[in-house]
Amino acid sequence: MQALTLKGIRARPVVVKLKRPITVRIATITDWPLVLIDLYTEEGITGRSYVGPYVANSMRYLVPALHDLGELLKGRRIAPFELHDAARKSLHFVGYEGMSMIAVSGLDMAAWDALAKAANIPLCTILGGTVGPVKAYNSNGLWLVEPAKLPEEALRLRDEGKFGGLKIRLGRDRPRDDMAAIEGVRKAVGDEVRLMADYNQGLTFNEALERCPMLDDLGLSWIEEPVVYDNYDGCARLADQLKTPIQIGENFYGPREMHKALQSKACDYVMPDFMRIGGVTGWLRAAAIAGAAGVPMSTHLYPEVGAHVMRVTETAHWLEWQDWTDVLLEEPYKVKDGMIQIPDRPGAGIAWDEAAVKLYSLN
Ligand code: SMN
Ligand code: MG
Repeated sequence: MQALTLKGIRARPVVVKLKRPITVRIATITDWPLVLIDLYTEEGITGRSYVGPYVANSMRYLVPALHDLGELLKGRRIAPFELHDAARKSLHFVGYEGMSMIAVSGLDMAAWDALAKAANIPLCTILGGTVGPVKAYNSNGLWLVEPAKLPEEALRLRDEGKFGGLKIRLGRDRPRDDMAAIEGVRKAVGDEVRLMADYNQGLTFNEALERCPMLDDLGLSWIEEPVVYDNYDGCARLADQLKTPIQIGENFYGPREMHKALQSKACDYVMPDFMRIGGVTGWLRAAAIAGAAGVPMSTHLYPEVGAHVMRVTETAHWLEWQDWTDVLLEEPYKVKDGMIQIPDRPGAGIAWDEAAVKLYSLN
């Protein structure tokens, strides 16, 4: 396999319109910001990835941070573990979390993509796995809207890919409206479809103590982020009291944070996000920890790279499917019979639709 040398990084900010606005307890998001990353090599192969930092203005700091990493690592071999650690060490004094980790994660995913492309094989194959389907739930809707609107939406979401799981968002002012939302969706889709529920950190600990037990007999597959993300003690108390598994992880900054959460018994399940856990390298390290602990591991966003790593994740659980990036991709991933399909092409299978990139560009 040809060795690759890093030549530079191009990071481009775009903002896409969401079909269904994200409405959660802590925010409403109608436009989804994304930084599209191209990692150039001297040998002509380009690695691609993206990160979605939620807040459009944050891209004003993230884009230069990525360009700086490109400058720093110019001339180095594309060896993702080594690039990852060099990039992180360069930011020791700034701190590991937040924008630092998001930039390193974006670089990391692009480096893995380039490496797999140099070998002319899919990312899951260079990781030691095979191309195949991955079980996914549909996370594209069921936001905090009027409960009466949800049953019909749930049926549409299920039928988009014959999904075996859907995620509903919780945290309405009145707990009984959340209950009505869950019951309406359950009635519409029946017992066959798994239902995950996400509070998006929206409750105080006392509210969570009162509200989570009300949901404990509704057959939910998990209760996600009931309280602010770093309240591991609070989560541990809830996990201890509830039959329904507690799910957290989209805000773990790096594998060690996940390790801390598991040591605190803060959750039953974990679901790291690729731009916070440290890209593919961070995921692999976290997956080893979850595997040793026997904790089921799901993905958060980034379904393309997520599909590949789930093929080599010991305790792989559910892939979160959302299609918000589809408009920017030449060939978006497809879901069939509730399973995301990994395309048999080199790398993570991401190529930009340049006309769409131009349309949504912030520059
Ligand atoms: C979520 C993801 C992205 C934006 C808002 C909310 C949510 C999830 O926490 O887990 O899908
Ligand atoms: Mg969530």
